[in-house]
Amino acid sequence: MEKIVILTGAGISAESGLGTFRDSGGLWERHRIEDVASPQGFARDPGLVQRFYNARRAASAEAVPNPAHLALARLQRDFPGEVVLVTQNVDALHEAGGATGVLHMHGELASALCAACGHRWTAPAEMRVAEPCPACSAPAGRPDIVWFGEMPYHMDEILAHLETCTCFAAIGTSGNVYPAAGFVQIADAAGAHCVELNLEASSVRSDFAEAREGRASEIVPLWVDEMLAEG
Ligand code: BV8
Repeated sequence: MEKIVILTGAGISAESGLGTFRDSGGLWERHRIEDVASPQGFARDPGLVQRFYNARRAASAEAVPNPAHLALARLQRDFPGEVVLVTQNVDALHEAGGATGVLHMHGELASALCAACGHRWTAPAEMRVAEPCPACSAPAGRPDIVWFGEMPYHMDEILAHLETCTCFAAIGTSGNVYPAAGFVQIADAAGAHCVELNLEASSVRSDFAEAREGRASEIVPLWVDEMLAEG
């Protein structure tokens, strides 16, 4: 049974108007990484961090899926084998495009987490400093986002898929952040065919057997057509 594991990054949402992290004018350039995407940054300036994620939550709510998101949902629907979608993205564009069972390894903007009791709830459009938890009432609500130094979500499940997949595709990711950037090595060691689809070579391009360069909205639908033709 064929199994395709797909890892997506900010590049797949770029053409939906959501900023990427490392392209010029990326999100990080306006904020130092450690100031907004780390527990230390949140402790130091929770208002800045809540504002950063409120802005991204608002932008994400306005964005619409592009042909790359739609093509991956079509692959999931029509491919005779299993298609597992893992994303580093915290937007909901894969789901909006029709994908199911998406594994958000870096969390989701639409979710809020209580740092005191671990309760999760649907995030309000704007989260405040000391956002009260609806379950335990502690003023400990935070974005349900995996920050630097925190363990990504669903790792056991993701690793099990990587070790049993026949094809691994990385789409729209620069390969700078671990453990995601190391997934290709696990899939390759398991004998999977590894392909990178990206605007330019990622930092881990040499780990891939195949690479396709271009904008995701153009090259992903073509790749999906080929995968479905192979069947
Ligand atoms: C952990 C939060 C351990 C959500 C994010 C040294 C070596 C190895 C590792 C480390 C190290 N030092 C520190 C580490 C660990 C660290 C890390 O990797 N640091 C890096 C900077 C070196 N990793 C961690 O801390 C991780 N946790 O290791 O925990 C642990 C162990 C036990 C117990 C506890 C803990 C946690 C990592 C998660 C951090 N959170 N984001 C948010 O705010 O969104 S990471 C952040 O970067 C985003 O999630 C994003 O997804 C991710 C990666 O970025 P990309 O998605 O790749 O986006 P980027 O802009 O970089 O690239 C876009 C690409 O698309 C480009 O290549 C571009 O060319 C392309 N593109 C653009 N337009 C298009 C396009 N492609 C196609 N079409 C287009 N139109």
